[in-house]
Amino acid sequence: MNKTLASLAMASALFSVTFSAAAEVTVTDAWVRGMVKGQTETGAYMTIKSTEPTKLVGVSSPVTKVVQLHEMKMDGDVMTMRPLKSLAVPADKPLSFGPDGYHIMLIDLKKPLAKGESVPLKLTFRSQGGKKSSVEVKAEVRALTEPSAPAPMDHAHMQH
Ligand SMILES: [Cu+2]
Repeated sequence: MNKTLASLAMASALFSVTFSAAAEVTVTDAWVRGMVKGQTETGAYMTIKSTEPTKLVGVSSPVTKVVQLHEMKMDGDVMTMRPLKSLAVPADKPLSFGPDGYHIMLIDLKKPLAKGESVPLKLTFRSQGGKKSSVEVKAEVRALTEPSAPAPMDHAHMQH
């Protein structure tokens, strides 16, 4: 990486926070799955990277009071999701959320989030030493038809 690229990369790492002298958590590629009329919940996805082992212990957003951390799992041949209290983030290994894995569930939305809308999310981490810190990101709402967005799921059949 040359110098120009390196400084560009640093400038784009806007959503990072320094915990201590060494540990740093970076959240990138945050996005929210587009919604259809009548839908009251959707998923948010991102990639979390930390220089030290840490734990995601909470997520909040001004768009709704009910924000949960979820995990998708195959239970036999049925895809189910369950809420997680926390999620361990290993050191220097990007942890990617995805429609078939970890996601943040925005529940009880008063109205569907519109495509292009920017959804603020506040992620709270707790380091191994017990120190809490948070990272704020803005997740863009993508249309359901965009390739990166998965097919809509029928959450009515999933337990929350
Ligand atoms: Cu979920």
